[in-house]
Formats: sequence, C-alpha cells, structure tokens
Amino acid sequence: MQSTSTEIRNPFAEEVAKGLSAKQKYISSKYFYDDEGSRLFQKIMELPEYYPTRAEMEILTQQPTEIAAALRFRGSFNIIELGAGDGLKTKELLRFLVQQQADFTYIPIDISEEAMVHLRAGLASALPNLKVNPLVGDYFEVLEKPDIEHIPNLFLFLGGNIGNYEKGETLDLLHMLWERMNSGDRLLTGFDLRKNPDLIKKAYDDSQGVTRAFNLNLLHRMNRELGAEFRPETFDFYSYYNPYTGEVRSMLVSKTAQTVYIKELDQAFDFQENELIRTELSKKYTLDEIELLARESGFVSEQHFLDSNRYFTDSLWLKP
Ligand code: AVJ
Repeated sequence: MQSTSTEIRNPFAEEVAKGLSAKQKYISSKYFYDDEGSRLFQKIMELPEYYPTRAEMEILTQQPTEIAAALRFRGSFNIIELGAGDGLKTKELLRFLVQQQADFTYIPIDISEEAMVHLRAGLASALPNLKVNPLVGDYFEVLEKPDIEHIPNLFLFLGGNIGNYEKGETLDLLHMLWERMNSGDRLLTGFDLRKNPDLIKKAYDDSQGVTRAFNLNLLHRMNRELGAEFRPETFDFYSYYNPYTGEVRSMLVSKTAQTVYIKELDQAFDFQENELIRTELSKKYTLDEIELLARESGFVSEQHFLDSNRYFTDSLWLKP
C-alpha cells in the first residue's frame, strides 16, 4: 500500500519503520542514548565488568606526555573532539597541554546542546586558561566550516564508538573524516582490543542486568516517543562474543509470537516466537586490524597508546 502522506516523520520513527520491516529486524544502537539510556550508560561505565572506560581513562591520565610529544605540532593547533559528551576523559589530556602552555583551542562537537553547555561551564572552572569553542550538531555537517582549516588539527574520536559500526560503515566514516582533514592533521581513535573472551562476554552481559535494561530501553523508548505498545517483559536480552571475529552482538528476543502496534507509524509488526531484533555490534580489534584499517582509509598509523592491561588503545593516525 502506498502512503499519500507528505508529512516528514522524525528520524527515529523512520528508522524503526525500516528496521522492524526488515527480514532480519534491527534497531540501531545510536537510539540507546535518550535521557534514560544515557543514565543507564553512566551506570554501565561504573560496573565492575565494564572495563573499557577505566582502561581509556588510564591511558589519557597516565600518558599525556607521550601523546602530546607524538603530535609534533609546532605553533598553534586545534583539538576537535567528535561526540565529546561530558568530556571527562579528555579533560586530563587538556589539563596537561594547558600546563605545558601549548597554544591550542579545544573544539568539542556534540549533537546535544545541553552537553556542550555543561562541558563549557565545567571547563571554564576546571581549566580557566583553556580556549574552548563548542559546536553543536552532526559531526560532518559542523566540520564543513572552513574556519578550522588553516592550523593543524588533532581530531579525537574516543570511547571506542568506532566499534559500533559494521565494516563498510567504518570505512565510510573514516573516509568522510579523511576528506575533512588537511595533510598533516592527526586522528586519535579509541579501539577496544581483543582479550580473554570471557572478560569481553561479561562486560556486555553484566550480573546486575544494567546492559539488559540498556537494550530493553529501546522498547520503552518506542513506547514513550512513538506510542508503541511493546510489553518489554515479553522480550529477552541476549548477547554473545565471537572471539574469531572480535564481534560482540547484542539483540532482543521475542519470547512469544505477538503483534505490536506503533501509533506514530499507524502500523503493526509481527514477531514470531524467538524472533530477534538486532541492537548493537561492539567490535574488538587486534593492533594488526587497526593498522590495516588505517591503510585502507588512507591514513598512516603512527603510534598505539595502550593501558597497562593492554585492554584498550588510543591509536594515533596521520593524514599524509
Ligand atoms: C559507548 C559504544 C563504546 O560498545 O562498549 C556499553 C556502548 N554497549 N555496553 C560499547 C555499550 C553495551 C559502548 N560504547
């Protein structure tokens, strides 16, 4: 049936309509992060099983000297952070550079205006001498602006968010970044590394069920924002780690055959018993894979900064 409506739905509604009509149902993990989901992610980062945040925090607090030296920027430069959020991890690197009297401007970019207002205020009191120029919006739209072009730029893509993209999407994203960078600019990206499989498995299926709630929040969010009639108790959360590919895959499982109506779409979706909704990929890398990815996307991999457990790396790439 063809719709005659010309009204533009919100992007979440559009993606849900597409994802739940697909042969293999899916909802992108980028929709995890509404207010409730962001609160749950904060709880995840404090879980004993969830190691990545602590590992990256260790790198940025223990190795600022090494990271700063590797940049080899003379004169003034910019630090442009994609998806800066609360900027907590970056603050330690910024603090070090301010102490060194490095001449730079910090340009955090985030889709959330509230997060940027918060971050600016926090940095104004913690690091009053830091020059901050927050930008609100989509990374790639905001980066079109030419005023960041004439001095060297360090781009930060921290937190291991790159792990959430499928291979083709990862290359697309790196390509879009490459296009917006000048020769001599650098990119510091966080990658979660392969490690004991059991450790990884537990980080994505914690004993307190916070990750479970984080995934089920997608159903609650559709109920809240799209007038959906999901009964979250009729879905299970399931995740597994494949140590051969380095992929953690998370999903929701319909416990029964059911039909769920979504008011905003004026559409009902059928679920078979045990039918899956894919939610998240969280890819774990080897250092070789990271170096290959750099080459495939036109960068030169210069240095890996690892934590003492070798759980995580912030890897520095140069656009030649
Ligand atoms: C914020 C994308 C890095 O993949 O580890 C945490 C999100 N998902 N637990 C990750 C997440 C389940 C997280 N990233």
